[in-house]
Amino acid sequence: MPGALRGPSDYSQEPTRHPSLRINAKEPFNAEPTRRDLVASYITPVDLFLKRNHGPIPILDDIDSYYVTVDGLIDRPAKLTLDDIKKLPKYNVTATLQCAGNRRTEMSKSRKVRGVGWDVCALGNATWAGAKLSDVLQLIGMPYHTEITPSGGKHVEFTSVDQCPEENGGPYKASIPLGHATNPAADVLVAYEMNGEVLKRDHGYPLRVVVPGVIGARSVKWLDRIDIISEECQGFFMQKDYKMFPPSVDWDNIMWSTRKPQMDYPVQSAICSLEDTNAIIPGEVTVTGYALSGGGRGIERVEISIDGGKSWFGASRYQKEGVPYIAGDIRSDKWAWVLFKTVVDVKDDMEIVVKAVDSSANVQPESVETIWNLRGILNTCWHRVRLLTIH
Ligand code: MTE
Ligand code: MO
Repeated sequence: MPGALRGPSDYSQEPTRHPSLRINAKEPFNAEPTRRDLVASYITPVDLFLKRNHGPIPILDDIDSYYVTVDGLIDRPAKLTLDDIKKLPKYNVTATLQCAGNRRTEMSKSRKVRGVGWDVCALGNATWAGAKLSDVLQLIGMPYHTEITPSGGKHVEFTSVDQCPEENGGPYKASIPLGHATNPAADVLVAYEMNGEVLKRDHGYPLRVVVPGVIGARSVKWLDRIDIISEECQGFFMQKDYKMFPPSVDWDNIMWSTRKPQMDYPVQSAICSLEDTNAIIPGEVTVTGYALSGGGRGIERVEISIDGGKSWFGASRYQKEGVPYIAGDIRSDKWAWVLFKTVVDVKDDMEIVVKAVDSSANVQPESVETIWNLRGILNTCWHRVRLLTIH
């Protein structure tokens, strides 16, 4: 008898997807929107939102018999139904979910990396709604700001039901530190809505975790279990993937245990109104794109260069179409991206470069070589596009 939520072993029951998505891998389904679609709206429409999967999409047979098991190093294990979660205070959090593999294709051009290739659109900005994880854990007797439980629990592990080849057919899982999970200000959600609609199957229906400011890999979809554990999750995607190694480490000398699983993402930006190479009629060219930073660090400024990075000028930013960015209001873009815009007068062949600075004054690195890593994660080097003029 299959459970209420189950992970199929093949791809015969996948949901339908928007035809304009750029498919990077079919099975499992991995796709991103086009650049122009991505920055056409501040809130990314669900059907155009990045789809990043490691196995077939789970199926919910019966919502009434679905529950999340909360267990591990706690006194009061519980089974929580969707209604139990919905009875908790509901929060709306606008947060950008970015895959650590965003811009991997570009990194691979410098030196080959392993992994699904992504252009610059492996991210999306959504308004997620659900209960705060800190409230869910309070429901089972765990106070806010718990770093360690009396029985030694220090991490919160989320487990799904999808069958992932990397886990030898086991489910996708990840963990975050208990102190992060029980901090109400971290806004970690057990979400049931995305952009005001019930979560779609592709994005984790009926419940997913959303960890704002952290690489997408920790926002586990199709939630089956929440376990309080003493060591961080030992799953493949925590221990053998999504770790940032230095450029000197390659597949012949890698020691996975020497690095921590990646959590926050660094400051990032990309131009989306242009492709990497463009044929352009001379004149004014509008340049738009996105900028974001992890860990709740908002974007301080976005800068453009048309002389290869010797001099820079600021691009204007907007949180919403037509709504100006309020200088100094870092809360408004705490978890969400900013979209930026500028106009460049193009006379001849040229290159346009963008880089962003976050509220901690972190800046994107100039070259991809300095941050190259064998799995091709966290490519945040200055983004460059080339314009070739047609005279
Ligand atoms: N959760 C499960 N159960 N299975 C997965 O394959 N992929 C992770 C994360 N959560 C994944 C998952 C990764 S790597 C990313 S980037 C995000 O989900 C993508 O979320 P999205 O498909 O809703 O955009
Ligand atoms: Mo990801």
